[in-house]
Amino acid sequence: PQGRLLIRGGRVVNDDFSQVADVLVEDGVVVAVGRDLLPLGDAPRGLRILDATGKLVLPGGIDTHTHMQFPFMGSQSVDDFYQGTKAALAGGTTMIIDFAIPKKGSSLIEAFETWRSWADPKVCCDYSLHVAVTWWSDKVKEEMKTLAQDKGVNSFKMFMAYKDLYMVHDEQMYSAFSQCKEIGAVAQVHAENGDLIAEGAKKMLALGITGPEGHELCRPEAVEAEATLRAITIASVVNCPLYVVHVMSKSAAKVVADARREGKVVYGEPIAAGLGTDGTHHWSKDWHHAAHHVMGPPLRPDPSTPGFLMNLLANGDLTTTGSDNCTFNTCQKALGKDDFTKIPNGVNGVEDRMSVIWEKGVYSGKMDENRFVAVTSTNAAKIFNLYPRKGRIAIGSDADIVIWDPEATRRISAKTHHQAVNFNIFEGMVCHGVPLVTISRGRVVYEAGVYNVAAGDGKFIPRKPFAEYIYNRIKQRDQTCTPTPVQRAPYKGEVFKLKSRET
Ligand code: DUC
Ligand code: ZN
Ligand code: ZN
Ligand code: ZN
Repeated sequence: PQGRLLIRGGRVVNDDFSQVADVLVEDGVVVAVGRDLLPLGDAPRGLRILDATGKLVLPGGIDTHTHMQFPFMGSQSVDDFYQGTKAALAGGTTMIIDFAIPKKGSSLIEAFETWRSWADPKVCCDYSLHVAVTWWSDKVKEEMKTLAQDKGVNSFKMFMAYKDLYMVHDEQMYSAFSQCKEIGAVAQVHAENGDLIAEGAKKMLALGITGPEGHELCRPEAVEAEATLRAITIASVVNCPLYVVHVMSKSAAKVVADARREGKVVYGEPIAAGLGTDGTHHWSKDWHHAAHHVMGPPLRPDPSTPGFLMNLLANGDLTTTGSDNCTFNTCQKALGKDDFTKIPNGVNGVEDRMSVIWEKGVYSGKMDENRFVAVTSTNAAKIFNLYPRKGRIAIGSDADIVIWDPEATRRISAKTHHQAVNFNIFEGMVCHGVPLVTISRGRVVYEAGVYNVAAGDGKFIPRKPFAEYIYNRIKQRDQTCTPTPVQRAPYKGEVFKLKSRET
């Protein structure tokens, strides 16, 4: 038994409304939300009381996109499932969704089990896994079904970039999206045109551009926008919902927004890096500083990008937020000292995402506290079928809760962050919005800078396919969209006989 916890007097914020209320937690679950749940006075034995007067009580953040200890580009990201999830808790995030990524030709299920064997003994917060589809065969198709039905995976990511390593082509996306629809899973894409990137990179190197700026110069925004539209087109032909991970540019965000206006079921996920900083850093005279900002798709050099992405996140055009946390130390980034194509791609964000969004979104006046909860937690829980177990403070929900001080500030720095990586892309940024206490399934795991959590305290959270929810609607749409075969009138002089068709 994990004991009882009473969070008293705070403003409980869900995505749809806020109320001043107490929250009573028992055995890891919320059992009551209401005014004056217990009379003031001595706490009954075994009940811990946290005073949240004047503070916000939020559903813990869900980071939809991380790569902990990811073996990638000749390195392995330094924030592993222990340090990465610990840092998440310090930032008010109580769940991450990471990616199991098989090599081309290898088993999806084996990749999934490998990632679980890395994560299970180390995680400090709850987690789930998306699985990548990096190649196509009957076996892949079958494994997707098994993962959805037996392993708790309801989202599959296709890379349209990283040629030779992970990239899939349109016909493979068509097949994978079709299977997603069949098994009730969400299709996700890393949307960048991998062929254009490869050609662009060759061109830059031939011109003698070998520094981090080359990374961005060979991938103009159109490379992301084209792939985004292509993925949306394929998904709409298949009639399958689509989730675009790390929307990094204004052009790609507009493509997503336009598609939504046309009624397509597509979700866009900006990430903390793209909302909090930009690609002007690629031009820093300090090579390491520049290289630490290299990720794929790149941070954009247009400095109006973060504000634009935040506007769309606030108004509903973009839906969720992740971090794409995939951190490499300076010595690892240095692998690309003479050739930007060898700089391991990835930035931090798992710890700072919540504060960066509070500062740039809420404190700046673009969104309210309810929208903040929607984009940092609830929408992710809904899309990935974790709701209302996660993403809400209500009776029966997991007690993943953050006591949040909206007015306090903190200064982000690699010197004080809890991540393993030795650099922080938000260095020096002052954010309003500070997590004071983080509660994971009813346990106070982080409070006033002090941890009370151990490796393995987090749990794998399986996610069911979307049998009833959105998919019935989609199947209905299929029926109304599929054309009934019509026999056209024969051309004049046509010699062969058309087979008559029954209707
Ligand atoms: N982009 C990154 O920056 N890192 C990991 C994988 C990716 O797509
Ligand atoms: Zn990606
Ligand atoms: Zn800089
Ligand atoms: Zn990623």
